[in-house]
Amino acid sequence: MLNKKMYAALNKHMNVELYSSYLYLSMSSYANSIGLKGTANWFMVQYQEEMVHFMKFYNYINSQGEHVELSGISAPPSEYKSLLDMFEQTLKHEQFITRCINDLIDLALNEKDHATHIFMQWFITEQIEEEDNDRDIIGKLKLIGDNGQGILMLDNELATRVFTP
Ligand code: OFO
Repeated sequence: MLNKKMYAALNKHMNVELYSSYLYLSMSSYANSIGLKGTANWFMVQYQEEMVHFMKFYNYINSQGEHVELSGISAPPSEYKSLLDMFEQTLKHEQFITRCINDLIDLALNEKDHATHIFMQWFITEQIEEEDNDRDIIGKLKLIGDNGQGILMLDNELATRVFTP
């Protein structure tokens, strides 16, 4: 059973995860439009992962005998300055998500909600991985700079990412 505060916080964050999926879907399409199909694939996989995150919250709320309240999703940006800009925005967004996850865990502890505390553990390791992936790509992009061949090589690498549910 979720108390009112915990329910509201989980429901709010579930909607934020949906925004994350929307953001990466937009980035995937943008990458495709500038001919970077590997990058488009990377963001499409990211979109699919965010839908998994969203569904984890959705299912958890249902499993606690509540029902979700879906909110409107804000429009993500549809234009980006560069590949580096997209990945920097991605890292910034993931750092925001990490702070949200930490706040949810703090609330679960304060409310003595052990079930939610356990449920949230998976997201801690997931966020470490998400931020690490983004930092890795940003590092490579900084080394590559404007080198077209380097960008194409990285794009080929990003094409190999597969969705593993
Ligand atoms: Fe769901 O972790 Fe990214 O946003």
